Amino acid sequence: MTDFETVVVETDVLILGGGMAACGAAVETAHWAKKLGLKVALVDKAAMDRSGAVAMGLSAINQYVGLKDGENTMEDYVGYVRNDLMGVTREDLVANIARHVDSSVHLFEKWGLPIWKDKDGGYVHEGRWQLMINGESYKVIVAEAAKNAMGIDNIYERVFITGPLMDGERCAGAVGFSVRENKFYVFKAKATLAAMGGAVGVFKPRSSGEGAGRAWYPPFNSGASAYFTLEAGAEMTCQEVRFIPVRFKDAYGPVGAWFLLFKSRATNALGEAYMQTRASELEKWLPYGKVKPVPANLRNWLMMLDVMEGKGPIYMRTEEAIGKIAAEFKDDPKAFKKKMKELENEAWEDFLDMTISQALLWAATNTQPEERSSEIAAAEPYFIGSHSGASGAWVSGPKDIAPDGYFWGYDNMTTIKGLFAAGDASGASSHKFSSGSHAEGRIAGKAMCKFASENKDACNYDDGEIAKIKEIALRPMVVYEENVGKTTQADVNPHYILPKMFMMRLQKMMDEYAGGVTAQFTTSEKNLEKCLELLAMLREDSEKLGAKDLHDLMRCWESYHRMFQAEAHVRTILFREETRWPGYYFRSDKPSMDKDWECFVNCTYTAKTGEWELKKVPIKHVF
Ligand code: SFD
Ligand code: AMP
Repeated sequence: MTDFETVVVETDVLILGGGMAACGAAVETAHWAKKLGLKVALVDKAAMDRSGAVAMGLSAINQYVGLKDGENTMEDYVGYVRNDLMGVTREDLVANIARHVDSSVHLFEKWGLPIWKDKDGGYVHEGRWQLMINGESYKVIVAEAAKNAMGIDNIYERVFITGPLMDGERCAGAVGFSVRENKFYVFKAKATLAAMGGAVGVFKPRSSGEGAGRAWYPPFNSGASAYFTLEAGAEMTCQEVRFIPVRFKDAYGPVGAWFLLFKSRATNALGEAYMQTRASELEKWLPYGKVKPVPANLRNWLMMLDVMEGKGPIYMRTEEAIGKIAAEFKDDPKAFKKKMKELENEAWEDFLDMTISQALLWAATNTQPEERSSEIAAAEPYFIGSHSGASGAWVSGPKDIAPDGYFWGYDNMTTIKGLFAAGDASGASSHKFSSGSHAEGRIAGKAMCKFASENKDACNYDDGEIAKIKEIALRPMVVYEENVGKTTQADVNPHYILPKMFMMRLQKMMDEYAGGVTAQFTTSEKNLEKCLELLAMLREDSEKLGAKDLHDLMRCWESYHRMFQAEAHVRTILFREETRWPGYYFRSDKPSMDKDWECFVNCTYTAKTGEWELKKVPIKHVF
């Protein structure tokens, strides 16, 4: 590809991604880099103002601890996360984020994010840990602060990162290409942060036809963090912990405000509330079946049992919840009318702030939430370590809290020297959400500056190796160009596979064998082994991916990344011989929880040999 210019960028600290964690890293790094005389660069495949999971905005900040006001303690938060993940969590990482998250929230407010206030000027809580916001412009506000701190010349937007640049066992930067012009980028750095979000599109979505791009998780995040850290040789954790959000059906509107703020019930089509009628099922999953709140996967599971018994569809009883709140004002017609209007506004804003398509679906189906219930359903699986999932890289904890063996020099550094991870990219520290991801980015940013200033020795770069990497990165364009004339129809060609076809093939095998929607989130050893066999063939065919333009080239790499997330997931579910998170996935051949498996499962991939290594890692408690 002689017409692709190679652009080399030399920096000390490199931030990959432009989402919540990357924006947090940007503000913190800019501060320390100035003091230490370091250069910083940030790379986002999209435009930071509207990139990542917060692109559309959000209606709540889901992690606020209220430490200073004495509302909660760090330990309270760790307990909440540990219970929600059925015991499997890195308490040191969760605590580290919990003690820094409030200051990220205060910064957001200072930068202009409207947080709801009560009559005494306090924050309006959605639930114990969640704050209500007018968040349509949340990402724009957070990105503006990051851009101002970094300086626009140090930001590379619309550059897609394909993979790491290594100096032996050390991460020495990253490579990628512009999605707008024929440029191949080589970023050379001492410290690199993987903050490119989680993964969507690994499993077949419920949506089909023209709606196929619609999913809960943003279509822009396609497993780049997982691939990057795996390919670099970093130890990964919790790769089996996918997230299945229950959402308003078909447009994936959020349920948090309904359950927590409006105190709504969800019932089956017969009007039975599965959280009550199925309560005895929780006894099978002790001790976590009895904690409050009931873990997210178990809430899902009780609902799924109703669906499997043919008691669906499942409904969010919006009209009942609104009616109950307004009933307090029933003796004063004017106040009642005002309250109803207020609740109606809040219901619509919840969707308009973060999932506009759900508001459109309500409008299109003549749904008025104060009059009629809406259907909810379990979505297809996603990989999002920052929400109620946990998959990501195994990173160093903070020196002052981390138990023996959980700290190796720099906060949030992976097991690979010079490679850091935060947000969806770091594992076993669930429930950090937007605010905690920002805080974790700040923690990582500070540690990267420390690393870069203490490891000044130059990395070695082999130009021949870089030329080879460039050739591989751009190969799909060559494959397409050389073969497109061999058939009359460009999308069917024996010499190449288009990225969309490749993605659908991946999604189908994951859906059917690894416990997607079609398989009712159920899988087993034999199904997983079959899936691995098919994944190996898909991997062989990935050399034949074809791209007609830069956009397609990005699509090729997105699905190549997804394929690695898929394999890490399948191998880890297979290794863990139990069902720990029913409602996320169910192993029909190992249908119960086993105390011997109350541990992490970590995996490592060796790029040179293509080998995977899996192991049990004990959970060490801090509290
Ligand atoms: O309630 C490359 N989340 C919510 N958090 C909240 O605090 N409140 C809510 O209301 C939330 N809701 C919610 C949430 C997520 C989603 C998907 C929905 C609704 C629909 C969670 C947060 O959004 C999430 O925790 C954080 O955003 C995680 O931060 P981070 O930085 O790990 O990921 P990101 O923000 O998505 O950013 C990823 C960036 O990477 C870029 N990128 N760049 C270069 N090369 C590549 N190859 C790249 N691949 C990706 C992206 O462009 C982006 O900049 S609620 O409904 O659950
Ligand atoms: P969601 O919209 O489902 O992402 O939820 C937003 C926040 O509310 C997250 O912190 C969830 O864990 C929490 N949440 C949602 N539903 C419930 C529920 N029924 N009980 C307790 N917490 C919930």
